[in-house]
Amino acid sequence: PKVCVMGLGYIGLPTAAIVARSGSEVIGIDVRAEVVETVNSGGVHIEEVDLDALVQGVVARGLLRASTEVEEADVFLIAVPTPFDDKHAPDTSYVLAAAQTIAPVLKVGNLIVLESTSPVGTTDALRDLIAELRPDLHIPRAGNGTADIAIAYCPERVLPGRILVELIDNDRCIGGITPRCARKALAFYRRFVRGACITTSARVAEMVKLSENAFRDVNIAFANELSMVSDKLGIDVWEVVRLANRHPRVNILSPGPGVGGHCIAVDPWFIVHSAPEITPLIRTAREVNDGKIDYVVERAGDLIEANPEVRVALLGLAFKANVDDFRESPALKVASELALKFGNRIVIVEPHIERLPPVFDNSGATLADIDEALLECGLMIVLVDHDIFKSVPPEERTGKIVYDTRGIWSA
Ligand code: SAJ
Repeated sequence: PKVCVMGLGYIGLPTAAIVARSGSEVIGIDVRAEVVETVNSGGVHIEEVDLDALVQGVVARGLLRASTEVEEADVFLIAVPTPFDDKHAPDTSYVLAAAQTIAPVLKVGNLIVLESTSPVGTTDALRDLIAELRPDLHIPRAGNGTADIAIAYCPERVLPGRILVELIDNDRCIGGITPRCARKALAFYRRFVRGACITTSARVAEMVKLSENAFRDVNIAFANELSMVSDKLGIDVWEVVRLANRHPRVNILSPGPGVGGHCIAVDPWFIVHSAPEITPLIRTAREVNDGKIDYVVERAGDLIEANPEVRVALLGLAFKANVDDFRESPALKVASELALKFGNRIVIVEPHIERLPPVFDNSGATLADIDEALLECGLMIVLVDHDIFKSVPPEERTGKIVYDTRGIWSA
């Protein structure tokens, strides 16, 4: 089939490339002309393991091309952002805008799959919008009858840094507006997914996705709370976690400087927003994880003030290890606040960038590599567990004051 992927971001572009490699003709649509140009020249605008070679290959073979203009296809995959506003209310306007864009080119027999993380009911809303814009097409809301257009929800579940592997190997949960829609989507995913593909309703699939990320957020909040209690009691939380996890039914996640990324720090709010009165746990987990950022800023600030004679290395700005993605990054938030306060005492190490992001302009903070930082700085604050930081042996840290929010240098 010819496949049209709406949105060439962290999910859309890798998906488009994988589908193209499976032999389908793929056209990727993005509103950003520069992204379209990059992809058409065989390049990528995001860093993801092996993505550049894959995109280059499928573009060269004529299987993938990009455009700002939508065109007729057999399958439409929607992978656009679903952010939240300042009141934590989900914003599905990009999803609905994508539906609006494809409505005029839809033909009988088409399949539309929404992959963007979305609040429960979004796929139904998408269906209603298409039905309204195309009254000539028969798109039942439920039942076992035939439909001119099949509509399904199939959330992406891939982990940045492992996207190309997980796109193929992860199980997929495919929710149809009707069971027939789900089966049609299943047949499509089977073409490139090796994991199990399990069908359900669109609403269940939407909730499954939100539950997965809320599960992780709640469990990280638990670890972060333990870390603050352990600090207060003067014990090493990493040792506590390591030993507790020897229990056969305990698996505590890793504390850190807070939770970042565009998924886990966002999606739980979609659940809270849909039922604010009965979601104290999920809301509190979000607050604990956000609060951990302020806690780290305060603790680091106290350490910096207590050691006025030394320069301070902040290790890492990315939202997690070994990625170049800074969205919602707790490390970036901590570093920018500390840079604002302590200016030219701050040395930042982030191997994935060549110059500091604009938030550091005029702060006096400088960018250095890990070797320079080890030479210049007496206080080291670990904010991201990049492999390169893990590789620093204890003897290179002798005599330094260390605040390790990721536990990479803990014995
Ligand atoms: N983190 C901790 N401690 C941990 C694990 C993670 O502090 O033990 C932090 C990370 O440092 C990072 C944040 O949490 O700041 C999120 O990182 P992550 O690796 O847990 O997740 P993401 O955001 O990269 O990807 C998640 C994944 N969801 C789950 O694991 C349930 C991924 O499978 C989803 O596809 C993705 O969200 C998404 O797009 O929704």
